[in-house]
Amino acid sequence: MSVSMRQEADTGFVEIDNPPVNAIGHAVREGLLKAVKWAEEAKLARVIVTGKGRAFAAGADAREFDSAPKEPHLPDVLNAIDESPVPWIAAIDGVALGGGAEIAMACRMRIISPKSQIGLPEVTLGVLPGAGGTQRLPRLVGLARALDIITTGKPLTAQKALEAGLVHQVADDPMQAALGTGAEALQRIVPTWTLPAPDADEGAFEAARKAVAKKQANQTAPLKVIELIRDTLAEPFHQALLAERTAFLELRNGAQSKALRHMFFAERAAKAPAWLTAEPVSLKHVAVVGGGTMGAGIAYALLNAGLTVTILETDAQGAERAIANVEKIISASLKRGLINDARAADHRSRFAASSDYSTAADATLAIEAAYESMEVKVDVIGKLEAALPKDAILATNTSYLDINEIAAAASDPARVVGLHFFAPAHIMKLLEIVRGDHSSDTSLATGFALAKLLRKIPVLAGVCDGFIGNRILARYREAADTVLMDGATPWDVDKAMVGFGYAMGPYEAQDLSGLDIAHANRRRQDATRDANRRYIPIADRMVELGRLGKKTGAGWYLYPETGGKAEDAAVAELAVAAAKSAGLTRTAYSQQEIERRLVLAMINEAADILDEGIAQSAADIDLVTVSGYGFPRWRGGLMHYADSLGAGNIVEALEGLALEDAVAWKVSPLLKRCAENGGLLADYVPTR
Ligand code: T1G
Repeated sequence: MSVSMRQEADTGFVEIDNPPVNAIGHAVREGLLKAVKWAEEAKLARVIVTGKGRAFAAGADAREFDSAPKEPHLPDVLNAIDESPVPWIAAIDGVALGGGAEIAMACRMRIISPKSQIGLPEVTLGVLPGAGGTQRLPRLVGLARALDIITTGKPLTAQKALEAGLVHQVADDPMQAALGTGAEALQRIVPTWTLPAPDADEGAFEAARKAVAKKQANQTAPLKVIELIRDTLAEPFHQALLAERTAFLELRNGAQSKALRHMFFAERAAKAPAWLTAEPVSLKHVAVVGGGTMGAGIAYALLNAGLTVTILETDAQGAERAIANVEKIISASLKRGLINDARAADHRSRFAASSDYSTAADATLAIEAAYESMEVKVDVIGKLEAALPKDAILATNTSYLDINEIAAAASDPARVVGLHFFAPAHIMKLLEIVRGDHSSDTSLATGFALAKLLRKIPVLAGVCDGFIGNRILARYREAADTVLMDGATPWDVDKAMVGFGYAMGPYEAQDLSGLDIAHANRRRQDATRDANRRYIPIADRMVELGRLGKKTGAGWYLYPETGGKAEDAAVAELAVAAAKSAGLTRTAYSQQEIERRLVLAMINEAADILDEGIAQSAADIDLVTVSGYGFPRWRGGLMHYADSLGAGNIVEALEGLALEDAVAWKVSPLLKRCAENGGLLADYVPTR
């Protein structure tokens, strides 16, 4: 079934039925076109169109974007609705997105339920509304608002849609409200396509361009939207539709849309692997050890998911600090309107903090987010094991420490698993589920069940130094420090990576997280570091000088009291002095060369991570790099981007760099195999 039709007296009822979210695939387009003809032949007075289930329609079926478009094309179907002598009413009770919103705009009238949302998120898939949205929306809501809605892709709430003039009515029961709308009232509303287009307004176009440049730099679709609307505003409707179609198809076939669609589907495929059939433990009461920034963030994420949470601390003061930290997040969420007072009260009613572990005696999961020291974590595991039920899962949020060593502190290491959250834990979507040598399937299944409950993106990771994300980050930073030593400045590097698409470069990012964290990790690795591997001491020197980043007012940049950040010649001098004492001759690096080296370093490290089975798939690495480390989403993640470069080209470039440093640039065997057999990283399934 895709579209059903039935008639009662002079009213036709058309229902889109394509679970789970009524994506508008070929069958739905055919069904809608058939319904238009049916209603006209039956000389109906009106048609009420609805979506079955939780959506009105979620938009065109993005899975069809990789194949040749099949008639009837959605713009033609919607023109048939818009131009039909039988007026249609869209009764929206759920989401009406993309093509779903375009169906609604082609209807004579739109009635929406209070909780529904309506919008044109096409740019999030790297395309633009391709079924009349760029022409009908400006006619309904005006130019400036239409530009904002389409370029941002953000859906409108029912109330906002009413205020904008996108819908005619908000009703608890849109169907009843539609039935109450007589034919004569409908006839008074003119077909959308006949509405006059708004006047051109250069100010609106300029404002839209500025907003896109600020928030969506490097992305082609939003700019194309502005250009298309500007170029077609004065054109006759149907002629403008032709230009819209051309622009849509051009974007749909482009690299950015392919990358964004890859991310969209990869996020939805991030679930427990098929072999993991074990049942998770029931999740009601969760203990969080440590009420610092991470612990409080994790606790809030758990509260937000409706769980009962006890933060366990070392003493009463710690417990009070934990409460204050969680309260800070609750107030921030209240201030931002993310929760209301009732919700905040409900969160508080399910939250406690204590230094007495027996207060979590019925917790089925504990997540330790204690100080990043093996001694502390081993002690915590012991206390948890003593206090919680025997089958409670004991999870560690450690970023770098060896999960197996932590698990060894438990009498039953099968209960121990890594749940690596990313700060701020109640906002960042990524959750690395780290599988220790003894982690039971139940503990892994519990990790995936928790991710689903918290609406996070779970990625299974094997045990190695830094798991997936931090291991790639460490290599990224090493490559950055190397070009810093050999001739660049931190700001050269940061500019290069912002140009590549990161929101900020590696040095500014370090200033935010603090240079002491990576410093502690380097010291931890001193004993096992490869003596033949080049070591860059500049970051150590920074820490010795107390330049720990923003928190100390100075790191790679200066952070004046007045705010902002400033380049600091003293830091550039440090790099020059370090090179001099190492007897190196520094060279100048172009932005392009800096970007090339840093991205190749990450690709090479990630290929080894995949080859070693630390990651289960290239798509998982894409999810980690985009959702946890700021890799530009519109490039599809690190591995998708690598495949777009081609393994052969990557191997050739790495071999060139290996002539400079055979250790740091040792070419990943997986990349070599892909280069030899023409395979894609995306298709590689680890054998380990
Ligand atoms: N195409 C294909 N599959 C889709 C889909 C779509 N547009 N939207 C969702 N799905 C699948 C999804 O992959 C998942 O599959 C299942 O539905 C549930 O989705 C012509 C060209 C609607 C807010 O960008 O934002 O219209 O994993 O897990 O959290 O101008 O899905 O079960 O196999 O996300 O409740 C524009 C995309 C398309 C909206 C529901 N539309 N979808 O969220 O469920 S382009 C969009 C969403 C377009 C026109 C243009 C969300 C949702 P599986 P889910 P959810």
